[in-house]
Amino acid sequence: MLLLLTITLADAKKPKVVPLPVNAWGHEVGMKADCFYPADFEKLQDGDRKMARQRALEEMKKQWSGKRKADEKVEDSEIDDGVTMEERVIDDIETVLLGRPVLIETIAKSNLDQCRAFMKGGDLEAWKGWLVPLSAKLTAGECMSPLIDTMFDYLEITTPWYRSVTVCSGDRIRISATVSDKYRITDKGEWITVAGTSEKATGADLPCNIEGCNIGMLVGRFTGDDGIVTTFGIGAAYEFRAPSNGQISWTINDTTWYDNKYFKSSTIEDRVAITVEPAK
Ligand SMILES: [Ca+2]
Repeated sequence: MLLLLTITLADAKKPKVVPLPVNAWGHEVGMKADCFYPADFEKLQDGDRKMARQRALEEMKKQWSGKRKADEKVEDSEIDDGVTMEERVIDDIETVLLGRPVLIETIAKSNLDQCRAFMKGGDLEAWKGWLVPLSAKLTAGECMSPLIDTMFDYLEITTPWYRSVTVCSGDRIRISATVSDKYRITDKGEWITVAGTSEKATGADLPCNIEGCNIGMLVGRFTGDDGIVTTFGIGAAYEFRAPSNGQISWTINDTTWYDNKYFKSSTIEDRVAITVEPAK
């Protein structure tokens, strides 16, 4: 009988498990004010994910700027939640994150850890110590823009090297182009595709003159942040691994741009579509 009673008491004492807030303000036991709990970004579809990032940034900014009250439910509450960061620091972070919204996901999670620690009695200086050097840390060394999303582009045939797709060291990238769209690179020249003509490119003025690059072909260039530049033929498709952080550009392998024309039937003009995506 006594044993049974003990078990019943123990059960009654067990704290109720309250699920943590998601994409919302809230607090756990022992916290003096609310923190912003970011969304489960990984579980969201693209559009919702972007909105959740935007929201997380807005809410973090609100708290850092000292605009959160200790109890938001009490109207006209004058007591702030004790958080205030330097305006300059907030501006810097915002600039970095707006340019690299993917990072908001990890920053929002780390910020929650900082907030929790503070709301449980920690020192604001510790939180500041994390936030103040953050923008510098995020922009130095680390590569901020890995190729995650698929990018589409229509090939411009009247422009030398263009576009500047940022990729990170080690990213495996696949660039592909439609092969049914035709253009020519001289007046009255033959209609060709991204595979180019059958003529091997040898001239020094050509964007790409290495083995595998033909005249008129769709070609690519990788410019590493270390200054090393490599060119390569793309044609219908090309896959490579970025040797460093850097940018990818493309063009067609030609030296005169003004005389290049897309094929046009009675109504429709051809246009080569390029896809840049993470390689499988
Ligand atoms: Ca030309």
